[in-house]
Amino acid sequence: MVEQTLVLIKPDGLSKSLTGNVLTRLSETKLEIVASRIVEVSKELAEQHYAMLKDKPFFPDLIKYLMGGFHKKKVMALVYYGDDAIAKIRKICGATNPEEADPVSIRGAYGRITTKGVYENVIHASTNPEEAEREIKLWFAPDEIIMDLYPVKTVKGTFEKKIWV
Ligand code: DAT
Ligand code: MG
Repeated sequence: MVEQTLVLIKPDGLSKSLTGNVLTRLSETKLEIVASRIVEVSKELAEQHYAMLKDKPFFPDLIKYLMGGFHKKKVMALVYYGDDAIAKIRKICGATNPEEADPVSIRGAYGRITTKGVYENVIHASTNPEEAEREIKLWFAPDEIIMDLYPVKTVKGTFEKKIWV
């Protein structure tokens, strides 16, 4: 089945200069990248992204981690598209706990658990089509993706935005 999935290279991945390594590993899937951006993650965005984990004891540190509180304040967000995109990407990412992850997976090779107990696992990938839709819509506007992955509508109005001077 043709699917799309959200990938985040988390702040530890960017700070450790692993971006190229991670993208190279993901290219083994032969999937297509249809969107990418570097994001300075706000508290709102981080909390919305991990909304289903809000009652977990590790939630505050997880939000701090995604916002770059332990590293640099940036995340690389991408959308991958193609046959079985969700499962293919999840397999290369490896298990959530980097110490249990297959050592040749991205998380197994590059992740760690800090002495404070934070899972610095380098990468996020959506787990199912419903999550992928929710997450892609959270991180990207329709114009930032090279195809209309979901229904869109055009709205008219006066919007404030920055332009080059
Ligand atoms: P995944 O990222 O594999 O989809 P998840 O959605 O269950 O896993 O959790 C989201 C993130 O939360 C995960 O990447 C790292 C963190 N996390 C999960 N379980 C944890 C735990 N027991 N202790 C610390 N961090 C945890
Ligand atoms: Mg998850």
